[in-house]
Amino acid sequence: MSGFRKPLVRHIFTADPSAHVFAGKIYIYPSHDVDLDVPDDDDGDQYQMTDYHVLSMERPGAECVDCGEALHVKDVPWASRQMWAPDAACKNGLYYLYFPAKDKEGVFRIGVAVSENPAGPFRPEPGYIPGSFSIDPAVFTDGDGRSYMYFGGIWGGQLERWQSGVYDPAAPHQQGSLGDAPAITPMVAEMSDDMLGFKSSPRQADILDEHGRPLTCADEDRRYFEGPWMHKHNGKYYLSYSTGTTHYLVYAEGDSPLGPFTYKGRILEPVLGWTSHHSIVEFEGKWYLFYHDSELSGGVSHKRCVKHMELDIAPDGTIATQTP
Ligand code: FUB
Repeated sequence: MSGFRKPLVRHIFTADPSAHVFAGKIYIYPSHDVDLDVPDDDDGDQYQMTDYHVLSMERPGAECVDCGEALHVKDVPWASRQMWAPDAACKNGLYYLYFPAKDKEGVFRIGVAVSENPAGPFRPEPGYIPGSFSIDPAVFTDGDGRSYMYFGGIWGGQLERWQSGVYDPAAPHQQGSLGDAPAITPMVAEMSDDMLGFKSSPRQADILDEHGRPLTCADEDRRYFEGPWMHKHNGKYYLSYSTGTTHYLVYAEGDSPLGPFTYKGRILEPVLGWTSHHSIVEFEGKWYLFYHDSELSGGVSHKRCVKHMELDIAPDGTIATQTP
């Protein structure tokens, strides 16, 4: 038994776990961290991942199996490097792996690859998703069958560079010193029916405070940094994400998958390591948090391990804060 709050696998470094229940089983789509000794920088150049492995478990707490390599950057025609946090979706019997990578010009884009099997291997589309940019795709399918992609990350995720609508390589990192200026938000776009593209241009998913005002740049304990995830509970939509520099996983609630969302609280206190990135999944009526820390490498920020724990979600959607 792997058990809770322990590394799900120990033979490779893994991070950014996107968990889904497909055909009654849990499939986890993580980043595959590279065992490289490189210095950290604020653009995340230490995250030099080249491929993805899919993990699976019969149920929470059970043994976790590495299903092997599902996609390698060398097989993706448009991509050059840095296969960061992925996600997956299932529609009409096909499985879709969504992944960010830098293109040949060093610009983060989001690609999609398809398989008949949730564990892959996945066949990449020849180009990235038109209109996609930045990192950390998370795809949510609503009860009416419509699917949405949430994505974006500031700093190394390059979201600052798209704020004018066109790519600006000189845009500086968003800093708390920008004070009351509205913080950059994640993006959301409805997926096309074939799940290979966007139905319309991505738009901002606004995150508001308790007074209905946008969270500000100075509000680093609550504003968006990276790693969006969407879950639905009793008809409400919950957008959760990482606050990056302050290392929290937090959530906001809304009435529509497109937002706006109102900040509600913290899900997870900081873990060992710099990044925090998660997913939330329901299995047989209980809710689980999949997350990562750097325990397996003794604290090296880019050598992480995925873990899971049960979450305590009240009927009104309130999520109890966990300590790792
Ligand atoms: O794993 C690389 C990047 O680190 C992810 O894309 C971010 O969410 C952060 O976890």
